[in-house]
Amino acid sequence: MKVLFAVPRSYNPKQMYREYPLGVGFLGTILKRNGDAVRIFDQNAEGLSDASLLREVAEFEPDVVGFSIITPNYPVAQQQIREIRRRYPQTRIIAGGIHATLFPEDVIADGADLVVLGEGEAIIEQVVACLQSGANPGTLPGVVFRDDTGAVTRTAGWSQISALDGLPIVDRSLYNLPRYTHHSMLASRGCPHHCAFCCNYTGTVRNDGVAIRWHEKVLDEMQHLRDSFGAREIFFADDIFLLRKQDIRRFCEAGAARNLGLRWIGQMRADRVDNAIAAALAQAGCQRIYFGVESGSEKILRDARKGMTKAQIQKGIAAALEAGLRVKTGWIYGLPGSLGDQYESIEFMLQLRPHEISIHQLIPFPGTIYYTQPEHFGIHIANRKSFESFCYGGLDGNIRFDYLSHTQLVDLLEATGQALEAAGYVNSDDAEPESEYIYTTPLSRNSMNVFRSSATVLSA
Ligand code: B12
Ligand code: SF4
Repeated sequence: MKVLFAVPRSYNPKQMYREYPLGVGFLGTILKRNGDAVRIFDQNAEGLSDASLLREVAEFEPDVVGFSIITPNYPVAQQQIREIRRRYPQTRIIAGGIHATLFPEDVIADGADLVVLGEGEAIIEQVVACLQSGANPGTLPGVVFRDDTGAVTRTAGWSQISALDGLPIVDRSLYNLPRYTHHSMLASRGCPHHCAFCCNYTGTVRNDGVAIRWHEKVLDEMQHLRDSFGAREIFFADDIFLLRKQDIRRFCEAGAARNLGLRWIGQMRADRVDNAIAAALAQAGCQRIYFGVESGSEKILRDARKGMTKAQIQKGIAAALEAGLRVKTGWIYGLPGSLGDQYESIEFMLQLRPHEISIHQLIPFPGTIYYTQPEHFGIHIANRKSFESFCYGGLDGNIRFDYLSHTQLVDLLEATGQALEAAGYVNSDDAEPESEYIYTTPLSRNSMNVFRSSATVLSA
């Protein structure tokens, strides 16, 4: 079978990014090993034009097109699914990803034949085999499909979270590598925490566990990326890098011993970092850590179920800074709380003084309690299926907060920018490669320069 995986571009052009999509990489690797011809089309990396995907379909003539859908790209995916269905009625369309998992019936209504709920590795071969033979996929766990009568059927269960050490290493030749500035990989999957604003599969959506790879396997893959692809910098796309202190420690010790000469970046929780771990991270080649701080208000942190106090956050960040790591922090304005609570973040930023400060606006994403019970938090979503509004900031349209108006949000962002600039921070729009302290807000022209190397801004 010829299978084309499509990752539609972000609906909001400010959110275009260049990070190769690992999810469809795993699935493509499994199918390729099985003898299928596989391509991955990552529109975020290939450019804005929607015609480019249609050109790829016309040229490759796939039997199956598999869409990878998260809420930020759903409005684009929806149009593309409809268009491919219209132009190529014989082509089978499947879909997966967090948005398709949460709204499978909608994606079927858009024109997909089948949606895989959750992780796809365990059943992707069977799905493709069913599409090839015309067999009924009704025996597969966790799929939603349109049957011969036209009725939509959902089978019970979900595929289990993959035992990561049993999965193949993602075949990087599936990606158009010159489009990307660095490599990425996973050391773990899932997160057991339940932050109210986050819709990670295993913590907030399914509540069923985390998978952590054996550290030597992680190092083997890093070495493979270095030796086969000349990797110098690796981004770990884990929800939380390795999650547990003992695993981080083991990885760092073995990493330092191997001395791979690679720089890497991980997303971590500040309560997992102490002085010893920070020193070990630096020793093992960690260059940058991304911590979600979210707010400077103890009350907001508690209400948002962050599971960390300001003191814990401060301790972790201080340890990372002391070890010489570059520290990037993420903040969310608009988490439920008073206007005064929102302003507390500014002082905490100045107190922590991380290298990078990335401020976002709360989007009540599907998969979170802010989406399912918005009124409970003073959040109003006029039309819950108007997903375009979930791809942009702004509070005067489909999404409104009782406790923060659009004007108040803009004032808060401007006040933050002024305070940070007075303290020596540079707006990311004006940052030079050598700028030490940088901040980004939704008011910045480019709000997606999340991972920034010393030489390049890694975004479109
Ligand atoms: C790394 C990452 C990024 C990277 C790169 C993304 C990339 N290239 O994939 C960067 C930093 C650029 C990024 C940016 C953003 N991200 Co992000 N990101 C992630 C993160 C942490 C990991 C993604 C990943 O690689 N997962 C591992 C792979 C193996 O899992 P997977 O992609 O889900 O794929 C599996 C299944 O979903 C399924 N599957 C997926 N596709 C398909 C297709 C088919 C056909 C089938 C059958 C199955 C299938 O099978 C796969 C294998 O098991 C996820 C959280 C998460 N754990 O997924 C958030 C996440 C996807 N991001 C999220 C968000 C909100 C954003 C931003 C908007 C953040 C912001 N405020 O700026 C931006 C914009 C993104 C955009 N497209 O517009 C949310 C999405 C929420 C939602 N409801 O859609 C998530 C879920 C985080 C969260 N917990 O809330 N992100
Ligand atoms: S925000 Fe981070 S710590 Fe919280 S649930 Fe999501 S991945 Fe886990």
